[in-house]
Amino acid sequence: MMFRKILVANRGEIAVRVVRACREMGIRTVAVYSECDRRSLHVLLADEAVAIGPPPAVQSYLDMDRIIEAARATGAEAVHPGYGFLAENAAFARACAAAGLVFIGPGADALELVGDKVRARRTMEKAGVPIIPGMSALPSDTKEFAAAAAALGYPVIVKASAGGGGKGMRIVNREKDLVAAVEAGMREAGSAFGDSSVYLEKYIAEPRHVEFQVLADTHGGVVHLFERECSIQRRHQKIVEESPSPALNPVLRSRMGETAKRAMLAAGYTNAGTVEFLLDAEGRFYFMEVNARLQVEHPVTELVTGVDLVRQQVLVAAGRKLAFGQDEVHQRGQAIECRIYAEDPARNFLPSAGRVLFLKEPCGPGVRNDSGIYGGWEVPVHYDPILSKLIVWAEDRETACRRMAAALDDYVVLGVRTTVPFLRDVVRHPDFTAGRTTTAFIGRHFAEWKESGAGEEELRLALAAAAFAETDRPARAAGGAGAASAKQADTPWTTLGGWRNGGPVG
Ligand code: MV4
Repeated sequence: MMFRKILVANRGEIAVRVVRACREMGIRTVAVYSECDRRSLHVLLADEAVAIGPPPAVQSYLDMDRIIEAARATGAEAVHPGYGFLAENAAFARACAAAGLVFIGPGADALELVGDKVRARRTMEKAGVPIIPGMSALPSDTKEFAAAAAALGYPVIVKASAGGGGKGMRIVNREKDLVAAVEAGMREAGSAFGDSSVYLEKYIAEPRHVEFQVLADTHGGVVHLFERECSIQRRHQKIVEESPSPALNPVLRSRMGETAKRAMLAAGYTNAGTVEFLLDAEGRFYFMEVNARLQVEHPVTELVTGVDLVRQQVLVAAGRKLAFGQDEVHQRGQAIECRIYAEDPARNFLPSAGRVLFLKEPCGPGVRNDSGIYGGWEVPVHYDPILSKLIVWAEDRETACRRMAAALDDYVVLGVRTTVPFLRDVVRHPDFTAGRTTTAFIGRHFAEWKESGAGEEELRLALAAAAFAETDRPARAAGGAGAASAKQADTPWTTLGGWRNGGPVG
């Protein structure tokens, strides 16, 4: 059995990534789009596209009924959720199954289990997976927090049970701050997740975030595809990821990889998933959580192992056995990913929406650009502002760092501010090039950031003016065909339409 048609329940670069994998596999694709995404790249590249509502995600990309109806109407047999939106939503996985659709991801029960952090900790503890010292059940009384904290020893950390991503988290250094931190964490968790339960863990100082990619089929087969180092984060948002991690050695790597597989088997997990660990300065590692989705940073694993993770997700969802064992997966060379966001790093990473006036994306040996944008496209304000991911591969880490720096220098986006100039400085920092990457890196070296380089602003203005004249030209050449064509610069995408659907889009 193989699917003939898959609906991609996402937008941006990840929807483009899934469409490309499907095209290679000979599977037709259905894009869904909100009103502001009608001309977005994922829509132009898919074989078919279905409008699912207004720009706010709750009325479109989070509307389960609209998405399932789009799959039914187009005859799609499976749904790929990408990341974010409905990707880790057990109710959506159940609704897909009830509608006769295959959800390309783990089963609803496993999604539910790993989405409950306290339940996941208990499951892991029972399976012999090392967890961070802390509570294994939600307290029934707030008095239990003080007793647990005293037993763990300060500092402790308050975490949301429904959470992830740092929401509801509070570090507590002494007993007198505990009650206020628990209450603040509960309020934040309640408004972020609709569930205010919090629990305590021992606080690990300056850890590294090292995660393992796992693939599990529905026949009991499980392999890990080694680690990703994701410690370079800002406000719990990952910025740069790489594989292998500079912090692991072969023995530690193999112990962590086997532990990751044990964790997934204990959770009854199938399809692609990630086990996150905290690694302390002494080389002790602790289970943190399972990310039940294809992750933003999956390309570094693909470049180092040669495995196409989206293809594997589709094969596993179609019921296939994994075609390779652990002994057949190897790490080769070094891969680094930088996330390109439409944010202004000089203005505290303020989102920067607007039209992409000019775009030159880097390419060359060992350079991969997973992009959801094109010149002339308008960046909407309604979604996560990720534009693209720049990923490089090289035979060793030093070469990979240089290749990334050069590729970032080659990345030109005019019209919206991006994180590119900030990333150029990050990947050249001596602590980065030496592999001294911990979760404290950004706060320590880049808490304040100003654009370096003299005359950058003048150059930018000159290029912007040239680019504006360039993108405006086809619209005028077309005879000033009215407000609509003047507003949206013509590109081959809008004049020729998508690859296979024949006519102009819209
Ligand atoms: C921790 C920790 C230290 N000790 N837990 C941040 C996001 C969430 N997934 C868990 N996080 C942390 N949990 C204990 N017991 C430090 C962090 C943390 C962190 C983790 C990974 C990457 C960046 C981070 C930045 C600050 C804090």
